[in-house]
This record gives sequence, structure tokens and C-alpha cells, in this order.
Amino acid sequence: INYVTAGESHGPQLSGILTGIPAGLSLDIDAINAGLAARQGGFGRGNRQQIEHDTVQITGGVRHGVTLGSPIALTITNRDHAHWSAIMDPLSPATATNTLRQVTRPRPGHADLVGGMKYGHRDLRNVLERSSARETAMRVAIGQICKQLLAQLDIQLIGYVQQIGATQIPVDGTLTVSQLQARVSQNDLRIEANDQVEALHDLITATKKAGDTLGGVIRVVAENVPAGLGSYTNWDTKLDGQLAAAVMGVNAMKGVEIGDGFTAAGQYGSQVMDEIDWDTAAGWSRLTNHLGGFEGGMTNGMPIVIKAAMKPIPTLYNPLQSVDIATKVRQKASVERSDTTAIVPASLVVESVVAIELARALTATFDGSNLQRLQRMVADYRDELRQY
Ligand code: EPS
Repeated sequence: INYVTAGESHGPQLSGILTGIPAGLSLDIDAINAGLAARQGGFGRGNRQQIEHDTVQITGGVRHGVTLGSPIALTITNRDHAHWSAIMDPLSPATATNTLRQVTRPRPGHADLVGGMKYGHRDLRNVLERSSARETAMRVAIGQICKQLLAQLDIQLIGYVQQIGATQIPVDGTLTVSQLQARVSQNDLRIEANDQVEALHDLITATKKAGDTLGGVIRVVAENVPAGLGSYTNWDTKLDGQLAAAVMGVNAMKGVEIGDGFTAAGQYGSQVMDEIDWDTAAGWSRLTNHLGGFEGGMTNGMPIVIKAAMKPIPTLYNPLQSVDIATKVRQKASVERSDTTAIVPASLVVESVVAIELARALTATFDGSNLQRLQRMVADYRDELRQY
């Protein structure tokens, strides 16, 4: 499985090509669109989401609703492009009027300055249009297809919010993915504890008033992933490393943790290692899951637990010091319309990239040409492991 996306935030559309999805998967387009709608939601979003109504068009790799095994081509239209059609026109030559709205005062923490330096752009719009998190809509569409593949292999996962700003929401590690789903869908913050919603709404509203932004922590749980995905035999085959790279590849992520991660670093080995058990029905298991489902870079059959730390959004309505790249005069950074926090959408994006990596690992470990064959192979493999 591989994918590439293209498209600018205010350009005509986002495009995606997804390869390696087995033939024979019936796609639920409504579920893909529901995932896209969920990514647009969440308390703390700015006004852009009132313009967009993301839905996916599929123009390749699918026939009569079923995947063909060939590359899947996807499109999501940017409705906001209507307001930017001259400025973001892909082909008409630059003129005095269609180069208005230039960005020359880079925002600290955004890709603006280094992107301009690296690619030689004098209008930082050429950077921010692509570094914008708008692109993550396509990753969610692709992630939804991968989630539908995983569901056919009885693998479920969820990404949700565990911390907003400095406020942590206590984690109940005993909840299953479907129980978590039921809990977090009860509020617009994707958090487990409804009793913390009001205080967090107040925090986000006060932060917005102050012209400031918030980050947070996302937790992803994936269950029923068979043991032995990834490999200890070479550094680049370790699946936890591949997952960490994918999560870090989501805009604004500054940290990734597997299982108890940084907490485990300060504990004794006897507190951290998960004791081994076996019984006829369930096969091999661990008595605890401090290591988040990974040993030796391989899945061990326990739930995968990944956390991601998201920095606050760099676009501040009360901007920080910058330097104009045209005049070299110290000035406040530019302000583009933005979100106060994007932790809710980001939790769905991180969920999506984890789904993509798990689907990739499964189709790389087993023959991923045809869904029914893949299902048989995974079922046989699970039997073999149970009896090992
Ligand atoms: C973004 C700025 C805002 C966000 C955008 C990401 O866009 P705009 O400047 O057009 O208001 O809404 O996110 C999305 C458009 C999206 O769909 O998630 C940024 O600068 O990263």
C-alpha cells in the first residue's frame, strides 16, 4: 500500500492516489464521507469549515462499488477555491491582480520561512497553501478505505483526544475500541469524559479571545492486530518505527509515544515488562500492556497504543515577532484565518495514518491481491499463532 496526495489549500481540489488495496473490497462511500465530515468538526475550528462540505469522488480503481486491485484515484473539491479562483489559478500567468494577498511575514512555528528559503519562493503563500492541514482531508479519505479493509480482517481502531492544552483527560485503559467510540462520539471534543467538556469549551473560548491557540495529546488504540507484523531483523522493518514516522508526518506533531513510552523510561523493568500467558482459547497474551502492543518492533497481539503530541496552531490572531522577507523589517507575523485548536480533527488524521500503516503491514506480510484470499491467510495465520 502506498499513497500520494496533491493539492493546495485554496486550489481547485485535493487529489489522492492509493495503491495496493486488495481487489474485492466493497467500499462504503457514506462511511468515507462521514469520516471526512467528522474531520471538519470539533469545537475550536475556525470559519473555513463552514465553507467546505468535504465529500470524496472516486475516479479510478473501483467498479460497481468494489475495488479492482488497481490504483484508486480520489478527489475532494475545495469549495473555498471559488473565493480564490484568480489568485490560485494553476495556469494563468502571474499579473498585478492575481498576485495580491502575498504573504511576506512568516509565522513562527509554521513552514512559511524555511519553506520559502528552501524552494526560493518570495511569496510565502506558495508554501502555506501546501503545508496547510487542509491536505489531511485526503489522508482521512485514504485512511477510511484502509479502515474498511482492516474491518474485513476484524481489526478496529480509534483515535481520540486525551489532552487539550494542559488539561489531561484520565484514560480508562480497559475500554475497548467500540466502547471508546460510544463515549467519544457523545461530545464535540472526542474525549472520554463528558464531565470535562464544559471546562474545556471555556478554555478554548478564552484562548480564542486572547488571540492564542492550543495543542494537545491524541491517543490511538488498535485491537485484534495479529502478532508478528513488522520485524526485529533490521531497523527499517520495525513497524513501531514506521508508525512513528507516519504519525510524525501529520501536521503539527512534535512527539510520538508507544505504550507507556516516556513514563516507562523512569520505571524499573519489573514494572514495565508485560508478563506472558497462554491458554487454549486465546493463545498467547500478556497480563498487562505497558509496551503498547510492541516487542522487538513487532506487534505482539496486544492492543496497539500510540500517543501523539500536537503543538498549538502556529497562526496567532495576536501574532508574534517576525521579519518581513521583502523589507527585512521586524514586524508582527501575518495572520491567515485559522483554528484555535485542531486537536479534534488531528485525532482523526492520526487514526487514519495508523490505519494506513497497519493495512500496509498486513498486505506486505500476506498476499494482498485479493480480499478473500487475504482473509483466509490471516485466519490461518491466527490459528497457527494460537497453537505456537
Ligand atoms: C489552515 C488554516 C485554515 C484551516 C485549514 C488549515 O484554513 P483557512 O486559512 O482557509 O481558513 O481551516 O484547515 C482546513 C482548511 C481543513 O480542511 O482542515 C492552516 O493554515 O493550516
